Amino acid sequence: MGRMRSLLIPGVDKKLLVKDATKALPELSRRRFIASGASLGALTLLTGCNVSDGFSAEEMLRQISKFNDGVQAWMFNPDVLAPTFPESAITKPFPFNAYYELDEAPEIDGKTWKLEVRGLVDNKKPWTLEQLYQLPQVKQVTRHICVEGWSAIGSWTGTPLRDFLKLVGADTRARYVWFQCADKDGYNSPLDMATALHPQTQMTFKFGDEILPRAYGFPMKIRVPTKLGFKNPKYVISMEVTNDYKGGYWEDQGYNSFSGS
Ligand SMILES: Nc1nc2c(c(=O)[nH]1)N[C@H]1C(S)=C(S)[C@@H](COP(=O)(O)O)O[C@H]1N2
Ligand SMILES: [Mo]
Repeated sequence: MGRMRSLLIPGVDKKLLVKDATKALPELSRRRFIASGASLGALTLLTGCNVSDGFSAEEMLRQISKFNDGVQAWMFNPDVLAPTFPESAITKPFPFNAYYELDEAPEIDGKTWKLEVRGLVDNKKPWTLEQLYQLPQVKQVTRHICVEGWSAIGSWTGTPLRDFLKLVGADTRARYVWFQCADKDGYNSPLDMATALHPQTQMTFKFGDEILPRAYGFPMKIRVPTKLGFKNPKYVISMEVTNDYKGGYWEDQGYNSFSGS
């Protein structure tokens, strides 16, 4: 997000669009949408309008006016699933994004890397990649939405985070799981416990059918299809179960920490 692509839709003011869309939402959804931080990302996922390839603001508003509270409740409800797609819908090539260029992305040695587990957990033993690869994995094809104004469908395979939290004896009454990454200037992000326990929130080891490439976060990223892209940390080196709000790279710069997509 460092290289701000400022205009999402040529000639359209993002704030005004979100405002118009908010007005068009039915009552219950409107309240939830505002409470969640009223993001364009949420509207993008809701309408299926892909902000990266020429959609019109009118089209987005037209889609919203067709909604009722029932069909969109999933967006704000931690029990409801984000939409999944067929493999044929996968965006190729899938975009790389970080606050730096790809050649500056962390280069992690999978043989020496260990995932540190900290905080309110029974078992704080670090995990090697080999050990993590032994855990049961599932594949899901979902849409990733970046607040910078693009979205893309990708295929991610890994272990549901909730299964891992159970395995290490995490106190799931705690408020957050906080992730730290290997980026040279640091990157971190807190995830609320309800989202950490969401069935689609995943410790991801593969993109498509390949070992997660460096661009997308080798050796492990946290894939959260119900949140915006910046709440999907790549190059993860530690997770901490905590009641303290420790902030995050983009959260500290004013992005809403809830940031539902
Ligand atoms: N460690 C780390 N994780 C990160 C970022 C980053 O700069 N560093 N950028 C975030 C943002 S803003 C986006 S949109 C996605 C991009 O993921 P991708 O490169 O797989 O498309 O990663 C997120 N996770
Ligand atoms: Mo992003």
